[in-house]
Amino acid sequence: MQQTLSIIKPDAIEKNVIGKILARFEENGLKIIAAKMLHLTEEKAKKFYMVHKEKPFYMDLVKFMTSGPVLVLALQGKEAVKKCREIMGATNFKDAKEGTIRKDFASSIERNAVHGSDSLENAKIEVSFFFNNNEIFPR
Ligand code: IDP
Ligand code: MG
Repeated sequence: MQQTLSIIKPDAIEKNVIGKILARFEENGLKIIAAKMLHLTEEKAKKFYMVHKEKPFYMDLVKFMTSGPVLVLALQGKEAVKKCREIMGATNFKDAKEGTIRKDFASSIERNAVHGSDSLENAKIEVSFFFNNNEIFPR
């Protein structure tokens, strides 16, 4: 069993598709073991995306991620890190497979509806970035 972090981004919250996205995770065998809605501060968004600080899209990404509330999730399941990424689809929704979240709900390479941790190591770091142990309910 693995745990991974996902974030429903401000564009998807604005589109009112939180429930549809949660259902994709559940229907594909992942359990929601932690969830909270919050509005990222600039400081927290910058820190979360620090790996991208040299990328040309970094400041735009921070602006987008702080433009409205997000729903932060911890997901649990077999191969949860990989499975979550499969359910999400490619970063660029134009490359995303049919039936993936990004194919159905993204509107640009930036406004791509969801975040998912990219490795088990980062999943651990990212889950603890947002959740205390007493806010996570493995089962
Ligand atoms: P990922 O979310 O699929 O792991 P990353 O490369 O880690 O993709 O990029 C983080 C986020 O930055 C993406 O989800 C997307 O919102 C944004 N992003 C990535 N590449 C670009 C780009 O070329 N232009 C604008 N935004 C981008
Ligand atoms: Mg990434």
